[in-house]
Amino acid sequence: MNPKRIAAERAVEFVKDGMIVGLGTGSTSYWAIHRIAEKVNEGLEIKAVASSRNSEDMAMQLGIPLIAFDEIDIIDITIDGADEVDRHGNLTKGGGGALLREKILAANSKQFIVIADETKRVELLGKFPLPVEIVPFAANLTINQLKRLQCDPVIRLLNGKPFMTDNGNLIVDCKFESIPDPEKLTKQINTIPGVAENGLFAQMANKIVTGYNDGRIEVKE
Ligand code: DER
Repeated sequence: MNPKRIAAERAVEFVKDGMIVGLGTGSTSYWAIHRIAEKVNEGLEIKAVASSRNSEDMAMQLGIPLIAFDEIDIIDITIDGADEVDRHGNLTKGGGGALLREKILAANSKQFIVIADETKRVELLGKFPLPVEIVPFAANLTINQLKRLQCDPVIRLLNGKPFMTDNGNLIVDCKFESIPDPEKLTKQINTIPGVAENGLFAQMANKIVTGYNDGRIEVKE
C-alpha cells in the first residue's frame, strides 16, 4: 500500500461527526480528502474549509460539504502534508505553493495533524529549499533581504513564468545550509517587509502520522 495513503487514512480516523475540518494541499492530502469524502458518503457529518483552490475543487467534486471561513470561529482538525519533518516536529512546507493558507488553517485549528511518508523525516530541516511567499512589488529588494539570512533564494517558475500563488504572490525557494533553529529563523524571515509568509511550521503540529513502505504507521504526539 502507498505509505502516503496509509498515513492519510489513519489521520482521517481522528475526524468525528460535527467537526469543522481543514483540508491540506498536496499528494498526501489528496488521500486524506478522498478518505474524508468516502466517510461523508457513508454518513460522516462534517463541514470543510480548504487550504487551496485545488483542494477546494477536489472537495467539491467529491461531495465534501464546504463552509465559508467567515462562518466559523475555529477549525476542529486540519490534516496536511509536509516536505520535511524534523525530530522535534518542526516542518518545512510549501512545496505545493499553498503555505500561506495552510499556515492560517494550522494556526486556527484545535488539532493540526501532519501526514507524511518516511522520506519526509529528517534530523534537521534544510535539505528541502525553504519556500517563502513574497508580494510581487519590489520583489528583488525583498529577495536581497532574504539573502542576508545566508540563503540562496530562487523565484519559483511554472512553465517558464513566475509561479503565482492563490493569493497572487510569488514563491521564492530559499536554500539554507541547514535550519538548526526553525523558531528563530521563521521570525527573522517574517520581519522582512514584502514577505507574506514562510514555510517553516515551528512547533505547530499536534500529531505526526508517518506511513512506511513496509506498511507500518507511526502516530507521534
Ligand atoms: O505545499 C505543501 O505544503 C504540501 O503540503 C507539501 O508540504 C507536501 O506535499 P506532498 O504531500 O505532495 O509531498
